[in-house]
Amino acid sequence: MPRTGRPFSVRMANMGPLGWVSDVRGYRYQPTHPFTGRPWPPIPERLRALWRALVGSPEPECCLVNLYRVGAKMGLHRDEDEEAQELPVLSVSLGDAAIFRLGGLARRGPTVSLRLESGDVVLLAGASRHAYHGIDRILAATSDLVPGGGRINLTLRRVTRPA
Ligand code: MD6
Ligand code: FE
Repeated sequence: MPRTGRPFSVRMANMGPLGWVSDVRGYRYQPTHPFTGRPWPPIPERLRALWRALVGSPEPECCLVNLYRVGAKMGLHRDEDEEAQELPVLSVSLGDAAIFRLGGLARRGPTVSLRLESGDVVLLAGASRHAYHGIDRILAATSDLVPGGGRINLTLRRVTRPA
């Protein structure tokens, strides 16, 4: 995590030409894995097809892979590290169910809680693209999809503005 350098409770990896990474210096997108220096693997065609169907062009550049073991959570945040902030963000939930909290454009303000099940897709587009959201908790043993238990969230984003 920025400043403290403490680990997130969520474990992260990426696919695609740009990966979202975080360290003491802050958040950024970069083409290679911070430890191995190797490029991220490509975004699988099935995910690209889902993006084409729901968002269209341009293509996604980042698929962030978040692994939540039971007990992991993600604080309320907005997705704002992208240059192409007007394009939607699409996510796919897999494995254990999670309690997703969705608010508005201000950090303090009313929120709603949604239970995301394995296979659910969330599209933050239009005004909701800039809404605060987070994961309050993982509901243990609600799916046996992820080996060892837990939840995987795949988040597809366009990072750069298309030429
Ligand atoms: C999660 N999702 O579901 C966290 N961001 O684990 C996100 O932070 C998110 O689901 C932007 C758009 C959709 C999302
Ligand atoms: Fe997010």
